[in-house]
Parts: sequence; C-alpha cells; structure tokens
Amino acid sequence: MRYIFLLGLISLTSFANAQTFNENIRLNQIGFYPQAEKIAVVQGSDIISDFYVLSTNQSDTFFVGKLTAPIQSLYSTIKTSKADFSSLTRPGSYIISIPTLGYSHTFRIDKNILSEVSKGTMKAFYYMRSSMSLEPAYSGKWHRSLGHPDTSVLIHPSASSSSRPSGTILHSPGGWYDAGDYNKYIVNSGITMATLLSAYEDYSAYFKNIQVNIPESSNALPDILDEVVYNLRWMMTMQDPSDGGVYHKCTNAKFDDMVMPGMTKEPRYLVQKSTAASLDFTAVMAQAARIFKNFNKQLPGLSDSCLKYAERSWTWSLAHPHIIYDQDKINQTFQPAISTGSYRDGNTSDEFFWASCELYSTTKDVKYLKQLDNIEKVKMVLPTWNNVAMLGVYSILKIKDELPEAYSEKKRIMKATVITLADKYVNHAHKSIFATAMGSEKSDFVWGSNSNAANQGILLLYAFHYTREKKYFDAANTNADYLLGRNATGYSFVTGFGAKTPMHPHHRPSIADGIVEPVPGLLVGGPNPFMQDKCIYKSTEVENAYTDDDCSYASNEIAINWNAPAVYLFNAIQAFMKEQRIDDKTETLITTKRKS
Ligand code: 9MR
Ligand code: 9MR
Repeated sequence: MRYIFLLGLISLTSFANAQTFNENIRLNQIGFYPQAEKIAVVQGSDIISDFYVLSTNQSDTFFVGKLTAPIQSLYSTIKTSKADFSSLTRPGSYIISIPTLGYSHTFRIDKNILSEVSKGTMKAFYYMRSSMSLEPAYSGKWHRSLGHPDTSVLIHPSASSSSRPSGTILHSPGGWYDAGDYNKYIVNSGITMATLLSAYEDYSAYFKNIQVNIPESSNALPDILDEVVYNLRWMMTMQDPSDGGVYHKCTNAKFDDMVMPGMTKEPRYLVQKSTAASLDFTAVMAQAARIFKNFNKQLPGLSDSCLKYAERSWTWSLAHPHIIYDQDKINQTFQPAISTGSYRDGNTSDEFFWASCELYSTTKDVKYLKQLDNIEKVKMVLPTWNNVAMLGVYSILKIKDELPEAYSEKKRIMKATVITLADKYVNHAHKSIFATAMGSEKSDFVWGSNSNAANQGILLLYAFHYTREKKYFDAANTNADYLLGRNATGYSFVTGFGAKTPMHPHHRPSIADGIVEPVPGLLVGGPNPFMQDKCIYKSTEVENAYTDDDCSYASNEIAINWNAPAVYLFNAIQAFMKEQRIDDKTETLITTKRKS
C-alpha cells in the first residue's frame, strides 16, 4: 500500500530531492495547532504553482495546494503569494516544497505547539532580574552574578525633598532590568506588570499549572505571580512614604558599557517624581491588590499594602497632575546630568484614566469613576508605555457586576472601541501580504514594533472574549505567526525559539557573557524604518527594516514591555487550544472549525 503511494509520487519526490532550502518561504517556524489556520507566504516570487506539504525526509506528501496570485504591500515593494494548508490537521513534522523554488524550514503540527515558547518568554523575566545571582540550576549556561544590588542608591538633586535631601542613601533592590540596559524605570514597569497581571487574571486556571523552573517554583504561588512579585517589591521601594509620590526611575547617570551587570560600580540614583510614574504605579498596585487578595495565606498582608500604596500615589497624583519627567530640562539645573532612557510622557490623561479604572475595579468605590465622565476625550488606542488608557478599558470590561446605571453607556463605548479596532485588524489580516493583523497602519512599524503585533493579538483575544466570534481568535493567531517567522525579515523574533532567530540582540548580558547563544525567550524590537541607531540595515523598507546586529537598539534591543505581551499572547493561545476552555460558545468555536 505504502509502496503504491510512493510510486504515485515518484516524479514529485525526485525533483523534491534536488531542491534546496529557500528562505523566502516564510512561516511560523515553530508550527501550528491542528485546528488552527495554517498559512505560509512566499516572498518575492511571481511564480504561481502548486505547493506541497511533505514529510521532512520528502518521501510522503500530505497536502497539495495552489499558491495564490502575488499581491504587493501597501507600504513597500514587497510581494508575496500565500500557501494555505489549514485543512491539514495531522500532527507531525513537515516542510513546504515548491517546484522550481525549494523548500521551507521544518515546522510541526502539534496540539501543544506554543507550549515551549509560551514558557520561554515567561522565563525570560527571570533572566532580567537585577539584584540576585542567577544559579545554574535555573539558568543553565546563562548563570551569572547578582548584577546591581541597589541596596545603596542616592537621591538625585532633581528628587531632593525636605525629608529626603539630595544624597540621601536608600534601598531600591530587586526588579527587572528594563531592556538591553541596566536601569529600572517605573513607567515601563507599569504596562509590563499590567500585562502580566492581566495574563494571570484572564487565564488563572491555566497559569496555576505553568512552571518555568525559577527558584520559587516549588512554592504555592503560580510562577507568573512569583515573577511579578519580584518586580512589585522593587516598585514599592520607589514610593516616597512621606508624600506618596513615585520616583520616575532608578538609574545610572549614563548607560553602562557593554559589560555584564554589576561590573561597573557607578552610583545609582532615584530621580524626580513624576505624575506618569505615580499613576502607572497606582494602577499596578491597585490591580495587584485585587489579585493578591486571593493569596493572603501565601503572602500575608501584601494585598492590603498594595492598596495603601495605590491610594497614596493616587492622592499625590491628584495634587500634582502635571509633573512631567523632562530630562533635558532637569539636566540644565541638576548634576550629574542623566542620559539614560527618559520615558517622557507629556500627556497624563490616559494614566489618570487607567489608574482610576484599576482603583474602581478593585475597590468598587464610585468616586474613582469620575474619570470616566469625559471618556469621549480619552484616546483609547492600542496600549504602549505612553498610552495606557486601553489597559483601563480591559479592566473595566472584566468586571462581572454592572457599573452604576449612569456608566453603562460608557461601558458600551469602551466595548465598541475594542471591537472597532479588532475589526480593523481582522480586515487587514485578510489582505495583508503576510496574512497578519500586524501592519494595518504603517505606523505599526516603529521602535518596538513587535510589541504592537503582540498587543494587537491581546486586543483581538479580548474581542473574542466579548463576542465569541472566531474571526478574532484567528486574527490573534496570525500575529503569533507573524512574530514567529511569517514576516518580511524571515526571523522568528524570540531568541532561541525557531529555526532562524536573533543571535545578536542589543542586550548587555547576551553581548558580554561570551556564550554564543543569546539569553533565550527574549522578543526583539523588530522592524523600525526610522533606524535611530544608524546601524547598517540590509533593507530599509517599512516591514523589513530590521538588523540582527547588537549595535541596533532601534530594531534589535529587547525590553520587558515587549516580552510581556508576547507572554500574554502565546500563553493565552496555548490556554485556549490546549484546554479549549470549554463553555457553550467555545464548543461552537471548535465544531465550526471541524466542519470547515
Ligand atoms: O544601550 C542603550 C539602549 O538601552 C537604549 O535603548 C538606547 C537609546 O537610548 O541607547 C543605548 O545606549 C547607547 C547610547 O544611547 C549611545 N552610546 C552607545 C550606547 C550603546 O549602544
Ligand atoms: O521603547 C522606547 C521607545 O518607544 C522610544 O521611542 C525609545 C526612545 O525614547 O525608547 C525606548 O525605550 C528604551 C528606554 O528608553 C531605555 N531602555 C531601553 C528601552 C527600549 O529600547
């Protein structure tokens, strides 16, 4: 029987054997869930032919289809055609083969396909910890010493107050390094923590069973919360207990050289308090208070403390609504000048909105709903570190009880805003050259563009939650495919996960540790046609302006606020696909799939 099967394919097999690998066949290099859409794209070819999905030894054919006619990008000269093999559901390892062109990376179809990358992106936060040594038992060959202890940091003159004059020595240990650099910034911790806390809040049953081999894995808390607590405790040190205001960052004056963490012993400073930092802090503490309430046995008092911290920074923010961290201005007055990342945010209306949503959600005190009165003026756009209103929207829409009558219309507006954006992404995924929701606007491609792809995926998953319409789930999945290889660069953007992954991220430990492979599980920034780093890029086209060079902080740095949405997106997809979160409507999702 098998012999006849092979005989029938003999001509195909012989030309396939003569083929070579062709990296223009782009696909999710890890692979696909059996019940998911499965699409590869061929970049830069006008060939319209059949394509074949073969076993990796090229001896068996499992699917034959036709490439679609090439289409061109809205933003560049890039053309692609699509190979859709969604109806192939059999678990296994495969390649795609196209006569005259060649074959693709190997990929798998598996019911747990994103399991490892989901855990990998989560584990990456452990590698970012700032004030503890990474032991070989948890970090393998990437073990290292403790980095910056931050047990003795100085109040910078910009932050001087009567109770804490300039030069006061304080403790601010713990927390994650922000990115490729070794500083710790409250604003960026804000969105990062919110995204991880929400991942847990939205998929708590799933996360209870997810362990990533960190020192706390054996305790009674889910690992994702252990990781969050590591940064939460650092954040708490950033509040001035005398007035509730929150310092903008804990930082060196200048970026450290490209050395292992803690090699330099430059002084570290707490700089000026800011409204944005205080409100981001408020939102995180309020959300943490809500979540850790269920863990009073494991973490006695933590939830209550978080709420107190949140209320104090909220009060400070109301009294200081416009204090912007303006580094250039600060440097005109105070020494030493600070030249590390500024996370300057000139508009704090979205931070006020977000913080009040979290405080309301946690306390149900209607005084916090006042910020919703002018909802028409709030810019509810895809979340970024400087635009956080949508994080508040997500939290309000999670509340099971009704809001007070006067606010039900506001809630309707919020949901409609999410759905409108989600529809835009779904529509784009249908016509996009990489069959992805990513890139519905040219401006998706900026510094940290990959976090936009991941955050769009999260927004689509919320839309799926609200409506149970499968198109939103599928579109979220297309952005996972994008991040893992179906994109113009041909990279799977997560270090260590995929056939072709970044080897030279702008990440000081990965550069300085003498180990060939970078620290794993890190999502790089991704295509950014503005190329602010002035490094050499092979392509400068919008979707392809990326270079795997450690010089490139504008396209190849890593950062906690980019990794967190990747953690959410991959784990949420895995949670849905694995546990299938069966309720009446999810059942429909799966049966619809089977019929089509
Ligand atoms: O390493 C720094 C990175 O984390 C920042 O994102 C980037 C932009 O602020 O700056 C990097 O540091 C560079 C500095 O700005 C200029 N001198 C070279 C530094 C290392 O590339
Ligand atoms: O992610 C930030 C990006 O949106 C900004 O355009 C850029 C320049 O201000 O800074 C990025 O944040 C960097 C921060 O300032 C310092 N640590 C590294 C961050 C990622 O590159």
